[in-house]
Amino acid sequence: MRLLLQTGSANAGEWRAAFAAALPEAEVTLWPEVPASVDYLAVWKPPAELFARVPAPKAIFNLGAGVDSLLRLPTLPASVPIVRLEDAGMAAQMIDYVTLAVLAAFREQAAYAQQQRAALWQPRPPLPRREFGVGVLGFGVLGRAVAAALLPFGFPLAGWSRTRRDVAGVDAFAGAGELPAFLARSRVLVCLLPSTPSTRGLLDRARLAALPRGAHLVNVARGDVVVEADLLAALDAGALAGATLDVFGDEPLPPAHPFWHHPRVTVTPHVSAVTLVDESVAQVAAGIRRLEQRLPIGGIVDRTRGY
Ligand code: NDP
Ligand code: OXD
Repeated sequence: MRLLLQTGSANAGEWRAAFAAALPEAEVTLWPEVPASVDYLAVWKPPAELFARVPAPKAIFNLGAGVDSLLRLPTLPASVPIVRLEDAGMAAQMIDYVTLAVLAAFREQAAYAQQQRAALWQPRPPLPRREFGVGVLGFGVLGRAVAAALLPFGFPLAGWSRTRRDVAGVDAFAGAGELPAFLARSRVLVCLLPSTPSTRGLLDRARLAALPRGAHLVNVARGDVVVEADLLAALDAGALAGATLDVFGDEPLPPAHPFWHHPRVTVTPHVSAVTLVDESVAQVAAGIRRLEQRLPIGGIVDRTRGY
């Protein structure tokens, strides 16, 4: 069996060694070398040229959770199944990142940092926990893991998804009709939506204005779900207290972008949950073995939905 690997990263050799160890029955080739025939592809943001040279593998494994960049490729073969990573060590990282951001907002860390810079000893009245709603927009593998991890803190939790997802202790909202009510109770809005034709630009001026005054946005999904100019306007007007942003419409975030130096914005370089080699290779190898045995696997992408 032949596996073609394209990672676009400096540690491609590490990936290749991990695949060779996890799938000793496979012949693993590293792009841009292409063997005479390819059974499986494992790729991350591949160049369009790759599919011109490998038109019909049995399946394409995406070395990440989000498939937006893959689905945008005009050369992507139409009928080949696409399999994305599910968790693969990313949920634990998302939990760390989002918990830190939620607690920083709840404990008003930015305001205290500003007071420290001014040598100002000024206790602020604590925010009532029961009024500090946390809404997880995109209640899938990662969104549900984050909500479950936040349960012990006692914030009123809600999740929003396309189809209703019931999780004990979390209020479930679904579909466009329930979005305004979900937003209205989200003092912190955590975005974990995939970037699809239905979600791009979703968080625009009107949706941001539906959040409670003083709300905080945490975007750990994709930059294009948020209309950045509308977010900046809401921050500048004081309608939003802050934003913790790990993802952007344009990455790397250009040096002149106003987010870099905005006093209410925290920027990180798309690191909230990185793809881990061993966990990802183990998941892909298990998937390939199941496909070879004609068994069903998780993580198959629905191209019409875009995730
Ligand atoms: P999932 O596919 O498991 O979850 C997606 C969730 O979004 C589901 O609950 C889905 O609803 C919901 N959803 C999708 N479209 C809509 C819509 N139009 N309206 C309402 N809800 C919608 O994905 P993951 O949890 O694994 O990952 C989420 C995203 O996080 C990825 O697509 C990726 O872009 C991003 N990500 C970012 C990383 C980073 O480092 N910054 C790392 C990993 C992922 P339903 O449940 O009904 O299907
Ligand atoms: C992903 C990512 O989608 O790293 O996995 O952004």
